[in-house]
Amino acid sequence: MLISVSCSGKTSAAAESQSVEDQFAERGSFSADSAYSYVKRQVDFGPRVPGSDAHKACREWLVEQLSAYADTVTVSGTPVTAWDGATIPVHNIFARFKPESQARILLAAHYDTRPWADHDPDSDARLKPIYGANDGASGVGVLLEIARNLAKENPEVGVDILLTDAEDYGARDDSPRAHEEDTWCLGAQQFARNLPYTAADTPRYGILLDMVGGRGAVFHQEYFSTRYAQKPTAKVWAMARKLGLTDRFPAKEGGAINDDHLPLIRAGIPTTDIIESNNASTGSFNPTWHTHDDNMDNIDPSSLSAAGRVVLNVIYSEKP
Ligand code: AHN
Ligand code: ZN
Repeated sequence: MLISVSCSGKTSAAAESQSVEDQFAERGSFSADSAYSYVKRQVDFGPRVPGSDAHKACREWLVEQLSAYADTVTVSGTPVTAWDGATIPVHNIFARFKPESQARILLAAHYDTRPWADHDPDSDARLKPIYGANDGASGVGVLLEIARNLAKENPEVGVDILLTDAEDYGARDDSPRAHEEDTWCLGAQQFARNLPYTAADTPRYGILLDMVGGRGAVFHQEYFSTRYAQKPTAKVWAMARKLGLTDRFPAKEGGAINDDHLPLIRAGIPTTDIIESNNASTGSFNPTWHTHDDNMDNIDPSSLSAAGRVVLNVIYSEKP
């Protein structure tokens, strides 16, 4: 008996069932180059530390970009006292697609950058602000490219994009308050205390993107996401599998990260964090994390595109 073997080495029956699986029709046209240019444009403003001129200029540019794509864009927040006693302004940016829809999804990323490079090998440079190409601009760049797609091809559900402020103002490593969790994610905490939703239109779930642009980034399942945001975590990693991106999204547990998803989870929006937390050389974040090497040299368009295609297709697969 002749068993036909396809070039993949599978029998025809196996090849057929494989091809059925391969028939998933990807939607949208997420451009890696466009996402990369959105990242670079933010970095070109300089470090985006809350209260700085560069932060303000970048914020105005982000509002302008989102206004071209979304139905509504608002900026909100009130000043907070940070861990070091500084009063810092908070400006969360909130863009909405189909604001009338009750079935909604929330996407988030932080756009501020860390005022210090407390992980830099050069101790003399640790008090200078970082460029935050990966830590800040990467997630926002992916969300802008998603916004551009959503304007062209509307999703069936409503989508809100939250660009959080003051995520990265957390207590410095050399301070007595290092490891105090609530010194981080100040903008997300404020958003979570003042949710702009009713019981009827609260997002079903959220997806946070943080540090999605590192070279060869791999996204393990962040610990709190697997515990408290099972639905979006399952959806994201299943979509990655459908898109043939299991190398980028292994179904393996990653680090437990204090990030903007935690205030959202506590406020009732189960939010998964797509973040590089198991880098092959550090075992945790990307080697450039909180150093002056977090610049465009480390930004990998294929990492941006892996994260962006997955999130965009999760959105398009969501039914009202
Ligand atoms: C930890 O330091 C474990 N989390 C801080 C979250 C963060 C900082 N994300 C980006 N920068
Ligand atoms: Zn950071």
